[in-house]
Amino acid sequence: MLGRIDQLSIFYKCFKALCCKGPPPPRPEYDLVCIGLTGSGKTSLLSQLCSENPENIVSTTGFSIKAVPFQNAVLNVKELGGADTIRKYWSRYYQGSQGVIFVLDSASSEDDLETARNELHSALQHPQLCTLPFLILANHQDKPAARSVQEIKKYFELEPLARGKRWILKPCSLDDMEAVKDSFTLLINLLEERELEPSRM
Ligand SMILES: Nc1nc2c(ncn2[C@@H]2O[C@H](COP(=O)(O)OP(=O)(O)O)[C@@H](O)[C@H]2O)c(=O)[nH]1
Ligand SMILES: [Mg+2]
Repeated sequence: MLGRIDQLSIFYKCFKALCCKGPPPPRPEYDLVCIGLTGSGKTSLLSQLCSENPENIVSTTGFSIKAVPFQNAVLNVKELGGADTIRKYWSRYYQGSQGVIFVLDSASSEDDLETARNELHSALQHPQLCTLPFLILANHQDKPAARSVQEIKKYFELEPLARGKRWILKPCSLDDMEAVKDSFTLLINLLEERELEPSRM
């Protein structure tokens, strides 16, 4: 026969196990900067990831910040406006970033593609970004004029330029958000690796 104290103790343990699991551990948060020319699709992709109404998207003047939730992490993404007049100020907003998202329009004109290449090269070489993981999204792949990811890799000279750095180049479009989410998962893996091994880079 169990004594009264034992009974209470068992009851308390069962109650605690069933009801008092406590809140789940907080998801890690990472601060990222998102750059790319105007019209490349930065706001659209980030809004879709936040399940926002696509009809509310307006052109980004200056910058905007979104907390983008994923299963294992929350990404605080600072999108910098991509207009000619704003790009020269991008570097003022790099401080504190832990990773970079670069979005490009794979179907853009030759001139715009060259501008995007120059901007990506500057970012890859910038002292505040050069050691960070990069996710490069070759967006607008649904358009017939889109260059393939292999063409973009070659044109952007990523192999020689980004050698030794951690970067992911993925094709994507607004109509395949599952692929976009998979690309972000790869970026989160790189961010986690970096956190575990701070001396690796
Ligand atoms: N067809 C197509 N249109 C896109 C894609 N991504 C963005 N857009 C469109 O491109 C325009 C500019 O997008 P926005 O997100 O404002 O670009 P941002 O200036 O980089 O923020 C909008 O009309 C979007 O609907 C895509 O993958 N495919
Ligand atoms: Mg925008």
